[in-house]
Amino acid sequence: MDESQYTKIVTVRILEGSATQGNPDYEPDSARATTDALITWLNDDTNIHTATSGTGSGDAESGKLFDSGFLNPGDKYSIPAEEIGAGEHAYYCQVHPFMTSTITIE
Ligand SMILES: [Cu+2]
Repeated sequence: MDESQYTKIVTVRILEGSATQGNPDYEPDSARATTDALITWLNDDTNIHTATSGTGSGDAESGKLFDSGFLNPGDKYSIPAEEIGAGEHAYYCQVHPFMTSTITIE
């Protein structure tokens, strides 16, 4: 991923402690980005996480818009907002399904 061509980068951090249910996880919890932005998820935790589109593993559309795969501590995953497309999109962590959030592309 060549990030240098993007002047707008929206970063969503996966906070330390996210693996414990009830803790804050994705920050910001409801991220917003314009279609010309690059969206990056950064794993700041000490556990493995994913950012996977959909509402959960039972969602037939799970992972169709984007899926980071397993992010080790310190890893990041980026995707252009235009590839995700406009709208409010739910996503979750495949390892910890209680970690849910939204990304809105406008
Ligand atoms: Cu997780």
